[in-house]
Amino acid sequence: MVKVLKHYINGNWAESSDSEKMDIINPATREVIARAPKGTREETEEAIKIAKTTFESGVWSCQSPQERAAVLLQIADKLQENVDVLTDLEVENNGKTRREAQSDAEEAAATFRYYASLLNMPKGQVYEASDDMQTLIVKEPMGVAGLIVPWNFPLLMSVWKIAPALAAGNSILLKPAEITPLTAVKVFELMDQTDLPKGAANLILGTGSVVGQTIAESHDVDVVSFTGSTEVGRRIMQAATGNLKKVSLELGGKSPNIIFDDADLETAVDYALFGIFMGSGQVCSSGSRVLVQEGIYDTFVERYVEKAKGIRVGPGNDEHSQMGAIVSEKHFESILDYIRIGKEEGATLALGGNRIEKNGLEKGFFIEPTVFTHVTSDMRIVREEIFGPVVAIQKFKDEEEAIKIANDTDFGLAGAVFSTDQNKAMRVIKKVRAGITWVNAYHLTNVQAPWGGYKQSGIGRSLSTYGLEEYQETKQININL
Ligand code: TAP
Repeated sequence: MVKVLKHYINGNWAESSDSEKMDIINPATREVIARAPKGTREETEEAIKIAKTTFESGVWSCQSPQERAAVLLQIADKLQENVDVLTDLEVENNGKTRREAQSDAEEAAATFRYYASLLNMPKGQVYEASDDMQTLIVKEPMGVAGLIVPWNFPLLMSVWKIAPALAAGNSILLKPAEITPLTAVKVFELMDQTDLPKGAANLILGTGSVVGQTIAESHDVDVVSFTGSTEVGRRIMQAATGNLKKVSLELGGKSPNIIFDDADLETAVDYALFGIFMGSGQVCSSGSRVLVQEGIYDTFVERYVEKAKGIRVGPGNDEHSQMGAIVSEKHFESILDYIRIGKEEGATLALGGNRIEKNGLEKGFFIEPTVFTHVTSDMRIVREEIFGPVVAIQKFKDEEEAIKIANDTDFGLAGAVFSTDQNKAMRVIKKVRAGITWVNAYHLTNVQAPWGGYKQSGIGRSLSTYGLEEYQETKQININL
């Protein structure tokens, strides 16, 4: 029996007034695993109204930080107890491997714990303006937070927004990606079992063009936090001008991974593989451009291709799979299109390039790990975000050229440098115009560090104390003693 999903408004599970339902698909098998409502503009406005009334009532916004922290810890415990359930749902709906999904589920619980811990820390500032005047600088919740998330990390992206937005005392309305709602629904089922007041957290399922757009346009939403494509981010910024709501955007990337001649070859190869093939390349921070110094270019490519050939692609629920499915047929076709474009542009296809049509994988959306070499900066496969298991390996001469190529992009999300010369590595990484960077590593990060991009990769930061501030107002209180 296929589960029929519902909205969650004011503490109740609600049917949609629109009878049209959307099939939710397992991308590894194309089986229908659930049916989801397509939320209407009216339902979204109703959920925003509930969130606003709840905020103004103070049942959540005026609770003490310790009380809010206690509820966040209850949610963390519920997530932790349900790591296996959340892992299964994410594998089934998104197509990622169990190992990846489990790590997301554990990080989700850790994110709630982290924001609970911040609430128990002293905060604010005092400025002694004069002998008889003191200025207090305090943080306050903003009001209603509209949270719009993509399909590549359906659970984690939801939690990266829900946890700090609630910690700050806001009421929230979450819109998951229309094709991957299952783990978001589960998170709301679990929050429903805690002491979170009714109406503080609301969920509307449906499309970006209706539900997302309504959130972005609403004059009753005070902050919109969006993760997704740069194109939609731009649209959200425009829609947000109506009431000049605060906008926080986590967008796309085309991140450079710079490998110098003096790098430890095996470390660089392993991280460069992990950098692009984790999550089948459907990761905003993927190292999709690998820049290799000319002295080791051929050796690096040979070793990289040899190891990439060994990556086992398969359904996420098979413990031997190292790379899972592509999330949807539409996205699968878009990646195959880019592979065709790369060949037409004259890049050398050193590995892969095809959909996988054997061992039962033909039922789902699976693409071979794909490696293009001898690419140039003007090619579309080098400039545009493919968001799939496709890497472009480019050659550079020296430090200066590496930095120039690395920064020759509209994006600025992530980047890495591999070298055994620590001075050079630090010199170069500081010149990479990106918000998330590594030296001799890739993709490793933690909830305490701010996450976000330069240039067209976004505005604002998730996680860390900076992530909390995205959902806070700052007030000065001047006291005449
Ligand atoms: P988008 O198409 O941008 O969708 C993201 C979310 O926005 C979805 O929930 C989508 O709804 C919604 N949306 C679509 N049109 C909207 C509109 N007019 N107004 C408001 N919301 C709207 O991205 P995607 O395909 O889901 O995800 C892939 C992209 O996200 C990539 O470019 C990737 O780099 C980026 N991404 C970035 C990060 C960070 S941290 N920078 C993290 C993950 C992903 P529907 O589901 O109905 O389309």
